[in-house]
Amino acid sequence: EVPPGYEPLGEEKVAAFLAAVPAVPERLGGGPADWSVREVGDGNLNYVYLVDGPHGSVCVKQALPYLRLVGEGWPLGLQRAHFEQLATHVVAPHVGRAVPQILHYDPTLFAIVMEKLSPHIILRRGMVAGIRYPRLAAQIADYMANSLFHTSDLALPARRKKELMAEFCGNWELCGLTEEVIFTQPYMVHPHNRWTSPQLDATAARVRGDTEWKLAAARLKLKFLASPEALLHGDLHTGSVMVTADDTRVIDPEFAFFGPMGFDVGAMLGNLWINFFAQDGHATAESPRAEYQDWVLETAEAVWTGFRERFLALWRGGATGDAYPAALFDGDPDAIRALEAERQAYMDRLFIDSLAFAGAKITRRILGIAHNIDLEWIADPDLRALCETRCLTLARRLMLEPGRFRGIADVSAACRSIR
Ligand code: ADP
Ligand code: SR1
Ligand code: MG
Ligand code: MG
Ligand code: MG
Repeated sequence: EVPPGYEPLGEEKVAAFLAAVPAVPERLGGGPADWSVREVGDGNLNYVYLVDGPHGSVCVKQALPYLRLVGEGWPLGLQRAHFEQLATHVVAPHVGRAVPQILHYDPTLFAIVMEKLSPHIILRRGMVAGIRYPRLAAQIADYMANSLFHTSDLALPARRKKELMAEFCGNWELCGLTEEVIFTQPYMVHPHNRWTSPQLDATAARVRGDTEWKLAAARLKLKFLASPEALLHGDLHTGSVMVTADDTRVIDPEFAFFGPMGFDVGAMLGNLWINFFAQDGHATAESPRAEYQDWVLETAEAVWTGFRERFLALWRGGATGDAYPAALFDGDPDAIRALEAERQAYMDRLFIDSLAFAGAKITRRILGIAHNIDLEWIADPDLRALCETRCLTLARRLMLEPGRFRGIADVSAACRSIR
């Protein structure tokens, strides 16, 4: 049952819809007849339209009452559009231009009108093509540190944090999707699952019989369910980042909710490591990828080290939240030193969480319902299966023994040795 007044826009109704949206006709220039509309959605959930007029452009994203990837056979609530625009409004003051500007939200059509990012492309596509992004690591680290720190108990008064948590609890349906497709289904026989078959048939069966691996997945699922540390993006993979040579923008926060910070950090790192292993499936004589693989690992290292430094700097400079009350530490040199050690230990724990979540994010992309073009676009199934097997070898280590990695360089070393 869809609410009264709701209808899917389709390319043909987008211009008429935009004609009545405040300020958008002026932004586009001309009139509806002059606006070109193109549906470009390549994600698993929604419909996305890019609209160009004589003066400017906008992007319209609409939720339909089902999962795009499967179709009407998998109904899905429309509220995800509300949570996407709400999350964007909550983090925008802290991350500035890193998120697209929201121009309008229509709560009847569950449609967001936002800035069209151009000439940006999806990071994952750029990385499959072997393109380097020198500013990516610093800009993603900055986005993650600001969005996570400023929505945590380190920065928010307890009352405000609880008000926000109460609102985002409403996003239970998308949380439930993550709980199923990331932490549960890849480890069991389930009709949604797929993998490179027959090459990985035995591997998938081994994972289903691997009690330690399943326990690690369940442990992470509990952490995801029961650790409202900060407002997460909730789907922060390389398909949720749009880039140019020097600009990095984060889109698609419809899975936003209060959860463990390592879930966002691990999503980014895990997807970078998938890309590292996938490069062997894209290398040709004209486009060798060994140096690019070095860049991918260096980028993953810089994402973590940049995130850690930035998060610590925010904490040292402005812990306005109710956790760690300044009154308990100010003016006492011993207490100040102890607090700094506490901050370092906090980041060490977050590093371990991030690695374990990265492992879960890698595993689901190989054995679960939703796959990545990094691996899917490797045409030779034997070569793809080889890359995927290497990904799974890393993923298992990350999930079962994240504490054995003493630092991010250890993960790079593991990637190189697995390959
Ligand atoms: P989904 O929720 O279905 O995954 P996304 O928000 O990821 O949808 O958007 C799908 C695609 O639409 C993106 O991969 C990108 O190509 C395009 N897109 C989304 N938002 C914008 C934007 N603001 N500007 C330009 N293109 C966009
Ligand atoms: C049915 S699973 C769809 C997946 O696509 C989204 O982008 C999320 O990653 C989700 O898990
Ligand atoms: Mg998406
Ligand atoms: Mg999405
Ligand atoms: Mg992922």
